[in-house]
Amino acid sequence: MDGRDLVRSVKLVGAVGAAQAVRTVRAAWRRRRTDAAGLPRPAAERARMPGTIEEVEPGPGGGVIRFGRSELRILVAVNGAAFWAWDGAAAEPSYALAGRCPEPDPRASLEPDKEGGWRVVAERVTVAVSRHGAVEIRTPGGVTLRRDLPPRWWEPADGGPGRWMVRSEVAPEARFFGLGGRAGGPRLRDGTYRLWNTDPGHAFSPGDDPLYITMPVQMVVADAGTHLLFHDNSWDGTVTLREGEEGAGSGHDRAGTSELRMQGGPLRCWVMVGTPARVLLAWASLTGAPALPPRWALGHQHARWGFGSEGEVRRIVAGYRERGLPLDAVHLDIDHYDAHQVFTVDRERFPALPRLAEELRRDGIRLVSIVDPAVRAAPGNAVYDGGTDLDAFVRDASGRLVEGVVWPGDAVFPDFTHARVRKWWGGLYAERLAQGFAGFWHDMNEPTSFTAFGESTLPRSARHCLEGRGGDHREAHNVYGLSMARAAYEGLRELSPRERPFLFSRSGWAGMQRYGGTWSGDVATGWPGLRASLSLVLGLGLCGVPYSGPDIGGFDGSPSPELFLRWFQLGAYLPLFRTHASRDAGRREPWEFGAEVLEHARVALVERRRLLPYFVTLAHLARRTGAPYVRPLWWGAPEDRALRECEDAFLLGDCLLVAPVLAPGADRRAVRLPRGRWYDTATGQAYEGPGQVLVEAPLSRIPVLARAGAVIPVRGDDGGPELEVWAPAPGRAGGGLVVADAGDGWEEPEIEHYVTRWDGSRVVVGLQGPDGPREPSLPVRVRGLAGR
Ligand code: NBV
Repeated sequence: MDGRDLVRSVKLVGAVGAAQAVRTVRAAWRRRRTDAAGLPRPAAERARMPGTIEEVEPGPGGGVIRFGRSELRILVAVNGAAFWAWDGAAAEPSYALAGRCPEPDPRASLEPDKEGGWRVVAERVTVAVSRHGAVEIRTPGGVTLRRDLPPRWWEPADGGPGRWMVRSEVAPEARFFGLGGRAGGPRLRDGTYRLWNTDPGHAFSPGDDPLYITMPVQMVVADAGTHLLFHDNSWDGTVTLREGEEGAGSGHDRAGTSELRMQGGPLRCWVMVGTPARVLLAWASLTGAPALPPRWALGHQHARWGFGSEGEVRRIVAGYRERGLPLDAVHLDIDHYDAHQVFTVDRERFPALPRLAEELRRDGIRLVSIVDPAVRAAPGNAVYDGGTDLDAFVRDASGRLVEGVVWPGDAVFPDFTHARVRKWWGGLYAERLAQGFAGFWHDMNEPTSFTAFGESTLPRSARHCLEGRGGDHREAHNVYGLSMARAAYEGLRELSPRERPFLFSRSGWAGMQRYGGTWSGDVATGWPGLRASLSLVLGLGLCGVPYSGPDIGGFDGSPSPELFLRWFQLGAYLPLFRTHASRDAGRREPWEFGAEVLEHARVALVERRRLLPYFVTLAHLARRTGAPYVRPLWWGAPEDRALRECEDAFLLGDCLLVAPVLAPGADRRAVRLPRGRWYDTATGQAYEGPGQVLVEAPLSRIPVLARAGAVIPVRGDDGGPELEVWAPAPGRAGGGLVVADAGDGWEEPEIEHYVTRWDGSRVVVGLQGPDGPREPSLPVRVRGLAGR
């Protein structure tokens, strides 16, 4: 226990009370003892590298290259993704893959390269392997996007899993993105990023790393192309990134580097090459289509830790209603549980939840429940008893239950890496549905266990089923939240087959989008926290998780009215649009910040509701293509270096560019524009990109620009759907996609493709069909005609 631990203990006593603090001291010692007995002792290590090529064996989609001290398997799959693995590792089993490993591409074959190397040439990528085991990823045009130097392993002399390292080089001008949810991005600057899902234990700012969701997923954007690299390995590790430098014609360019060090597990990876859109399409085909939220989950949601009673929930809802503010969901936090126990209700303060839920639903408002994984370890607690009968809880190496400490006190943790446990846990959501909840918010699933010192999670030696293979927490930790999400998602599909499950989870891993989304977690109230909010949403989108959003206003403290408003205005354009805060924080209702903020927040709420059909379209497109709703400005032009540097604005789908205000005191801001004409949607003023322009950003709104030619589905004044069309640039055409659905359920709506062009001095809009464009059946409103 060091000084920092002492500070943490003192804070804990303040935050959780003395009895709980004593528990955390006990739990910390317990954890230390468990690991001392259960983890392999550090042994002398032997270092190894592959050696040189000895033989090759062609196989479907590639083949196997045998080196003196290792072997490398390469496979290019039909979806264009390339897989390679050392030391006999296979693509399966994998927590990331959505199903089986995709079929090999029969057209890809292994052939000799110059200088004793070999390569697999496929339609979209070439994987070239040198005589010593360096692996190069090249574009179809032959440009190298990434070069992995031969890997190194360090293995315990007495056997057992070893750690390893790979160092890679990328182009000098390349930029790194991804690695899960990172507060300091979206562009990942030089530094070391840990791959270990972590509850920072306090409200975080851009400097806090790692956070709740880490993923060995890198999106690398360079002049010659974009690639997404995924190391399918859930162990603890680090990625050290260093951007390269161009020598300004001196010939002394320095490559960018990425150095991955993993503490164990297989060295196997997938790479996808192409445009950002193509790369994420391949990623979604590999790891699963993003779950489609029900329409109400694309509206405004209001939460708070500490509503404390049904009366307070009604008061908040009435506050929205009386002021005519749209509201689609209210979230209940752990304070509605009975003594903080998951799947229970405090009946004194929430005596008739199903009735409350029913009343709210009649007004179009859904109830969402928090769900924590930790189960109070007390006989008589039905979830504990049920789990005990099933042997559902994580045990240590000697077979004892692993006990940690979370909100309900001493607690045990379901082993979600066991199919039987997932099935049982998924069934428990029946209780939540019976209470009237329509959506679920998974928290504390890194998993977090409070501790006076050491890591606030389970012991590393804790045993997990890992789908029957058996292993310990070093391997299971990062997939704990993912597996919990799977349990809930599959349970809800069975319990409520006609509805789309709505689930968002604080922790997760590659592939979590199959089950739902996520949110920022406890982002610190302050302007840096506002910036971190956007970084998280953008970065997660590039890792294939398109649905997320921050705690608007920040989790702790009290934002100034201006900060709250700017956060609210940003949130209105993010997939999860939710106000939330801690029990000790100031209020987050839009009317708590004075009349002016209320009026501007109302504008944001009304605009979000107007854009709902567009959000529904983006949700469908995300599911079908893997493209996130919220995209970096370089999405359509990754070769534009200036866009690559731009982190303070984003594209919402293909049509809109949103430029939030991220600093105090602004009434205008610089906006970098991609190529083409863009209209300020508030003033109608047209700007020409590429380039940077200064746009008005009064307190009443943030700049939102529409792409010339865009066709945006919106809610008309009568509540029905309507098309908002932005005039194409002179002589140009435009268009847009529209996907309408019933709001819930599984029907597959058609994707409507609208086109727009000039006809003399008129803008005409057509719906593409087999026999050419026809009249759209929806009302059309053309904008951007001023100045003509
Ligand atoms: O359940 C209480 C909070 C919740 O409001 C928040 O959104 C989570 O990120 N939860 C964390 C646990 C307490 C954190 C101090």
